[in-house]
Amino acid sequence: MQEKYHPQEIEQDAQQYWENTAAFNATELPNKPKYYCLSMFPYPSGKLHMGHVRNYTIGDVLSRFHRMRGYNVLQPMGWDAFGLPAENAAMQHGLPPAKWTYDNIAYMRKQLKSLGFSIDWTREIATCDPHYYRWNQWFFLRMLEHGIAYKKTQVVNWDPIDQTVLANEQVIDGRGWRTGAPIEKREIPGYYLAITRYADELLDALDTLPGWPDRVRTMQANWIGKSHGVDITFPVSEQTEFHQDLKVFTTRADTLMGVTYLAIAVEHPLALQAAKNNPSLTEFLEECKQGTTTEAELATQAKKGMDTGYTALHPITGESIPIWVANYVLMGYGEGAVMAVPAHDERDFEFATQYKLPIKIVIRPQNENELPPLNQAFIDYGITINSGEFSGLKSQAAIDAIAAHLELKQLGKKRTRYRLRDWGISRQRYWGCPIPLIHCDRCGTVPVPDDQLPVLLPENLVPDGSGNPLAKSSEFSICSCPSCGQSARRESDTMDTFVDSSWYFIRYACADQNTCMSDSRTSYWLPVDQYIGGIEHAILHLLYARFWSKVMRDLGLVYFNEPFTNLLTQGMVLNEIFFRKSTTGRINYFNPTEIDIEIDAQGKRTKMILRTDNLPVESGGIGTMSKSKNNGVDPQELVDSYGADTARLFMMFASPPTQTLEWSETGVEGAYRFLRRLWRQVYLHLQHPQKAENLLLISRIGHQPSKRFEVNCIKPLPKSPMIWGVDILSTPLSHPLWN
Ligand code: OVK
Repeated sequence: MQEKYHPQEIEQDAQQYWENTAAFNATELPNKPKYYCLSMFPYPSGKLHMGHVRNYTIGDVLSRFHRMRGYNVLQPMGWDAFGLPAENAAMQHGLPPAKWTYDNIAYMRKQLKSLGFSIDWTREIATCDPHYYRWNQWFFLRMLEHGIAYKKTQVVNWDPIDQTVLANEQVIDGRGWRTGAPIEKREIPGYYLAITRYADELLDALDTLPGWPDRVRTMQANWIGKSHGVDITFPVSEQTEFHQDLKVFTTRADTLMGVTYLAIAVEHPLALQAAKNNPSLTEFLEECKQGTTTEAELATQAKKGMDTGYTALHPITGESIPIWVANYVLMGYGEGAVMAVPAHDERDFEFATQYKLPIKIVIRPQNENELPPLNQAFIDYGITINSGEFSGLKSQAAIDAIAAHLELKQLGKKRTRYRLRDWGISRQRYWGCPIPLIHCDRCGTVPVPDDQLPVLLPENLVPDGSGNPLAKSSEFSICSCPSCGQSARRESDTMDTFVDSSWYFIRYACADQNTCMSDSRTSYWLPVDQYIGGIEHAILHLLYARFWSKVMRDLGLVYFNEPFTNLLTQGMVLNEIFFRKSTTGRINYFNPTEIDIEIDAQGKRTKMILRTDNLPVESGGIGTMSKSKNNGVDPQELVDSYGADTARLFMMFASPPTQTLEWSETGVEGAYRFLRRLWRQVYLHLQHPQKAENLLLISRIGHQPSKRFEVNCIKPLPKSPMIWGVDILSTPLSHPLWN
């Protein structure tokens, strides 16, 4: 053992040794308890971010800890390789996205290896590899056969610049998350997966996941949004030229007697009918098309509406109720119509106040001495008033009574509804998994036969921003119909990349399996014992992965109910933000590494200057490391200057894994000094074993100082080639571990 701590040499040596001895390659060992530790696989975006390093360090610490405790550990890694960023980079550089992706993978793989993670690289997956996406296609066809995948036309968010459909979450303030373009609503055909069929199970099974953060379970439950209510029919008045009754769903049938108008979505057929003879309504509907389809934004955006001139009849009183078009009603949710009760719903209150519509109070607080407020909606349950024969009832009793009354008149029925919608997976993009269908003029839409899978995605196309290059490629598009043999056209839509990430953790168990999607090894490794990743995936990815797993289970391909037994969502990595405002008001951000800070004897900052021009800068406080604020620290520089162990140690010690971690250069230096001292202690010990002292290192994993923590920096000790570290919490060096 050398006397001085030279991390680069040591780490390279250790990493080479691990590679030569296949130290982290996992095999199925039936007599050992298994531990499948998985970190969310990265997008091959170019290079690792500090957030990745944190995520993967946490996973690695848990993997090593369990390995040392005798578990048979699997820690795999792969690449979430399809998606828009590759297409955008391709456009920018005039190169095919495949090249950009494979180059990035090669670079990031090297970076991950240099960080010394105990990964089984033999199971590496890239979702853009036909060996992987072939099984997306195969399973899509199985879902089609079982009616879980189906085609429908729906209003979607259309980004006119990217020429693509966006998920609701990709629409921010009515604009595309990437292009910033105002989003239009469009009707377009696409393929959907019937996740709603699994709504109840996805909701109920959250109770079987005590190893998940409550916050994530709540977010999923809210997303599924199960609610009990009543479907109510409002017969449309006879003089109205719309011959269908209006249906609404409400969880508050107790407020039915307070309805003062009906609000319908901009795309509602009744709105379109009414607009035929009403130019200002036509204009209004056009204007609203620019809007968003996200619920959150609908709730906050300025309310706009217009009277259609049509009316409907109140199902109990028979009174005539005006029908308004309102931009806060979504066509995709419920029936695209709501009964508006301004006195007891905040949005309706705001709308009614704005358009001077009547407000009728029909619920009073339970406590008789309390009065309902007049300047805002009273949204709590209470006692019905001004409600004719239904007055004086508690809300729940009123709901039951009103529902029963409506049911008798065949104008209502109790119903359970979900907020969850089916998952639209079609994307009008090139860099994704082709949907394995063929369109034939004679036979219609025909599935690609299994023995013709995979439908290969050409890797040589260069997108130019004008639509999907697949649709324009005759080599890809033109094919023969598997059914009649005539010339036909391949589907050019590709799958949402969330499809790829919905089952990659299953494929790791049998990554080399080329004859089927999953084999018996999945029964050994799955479910994942510990999943680690960002909170940004709390809803969609985790819900889709749970759904996909359940469909695989129901089709007999896997045997577990839930894919991730324990979930840890790591905190963000933060750093200080420095900037200057120019005279024109433009803000320039500077990287913290370019700033010199002077501190006085009391620890107060006296000066903050940009090193290159010696002029002062301002601090914008602490924020998430991001490109836009230029406050990121490149992990590669850190590894190059201090070694991977310093980076890892700092990451683990600076903050508990689930909380935010504030970057600190002095913290990094402290970690480095610690490792240097540790190295020296071991060196001295080996020189003078009789002076053995216990070395103590207390980890802060999850705030549990009792958990032991390994530092993978020490040269292999004699006779323990697999133990590349010091498990040091009260483990004396005389412990058999060291022999
Ligand atoms: N491939 C998906 C993904 O999130 C995961 C799938 C399972 C859906 C953590 C940054 C960053 C900040 C500014 C600019 C650029 C990057 C994430 C994930 C894991 C993989 C941190 C990543 N900040 N990036 N892929 N990160 N923090 O590559 O939470 O984005 O758990 O790394 O992240 S990913």
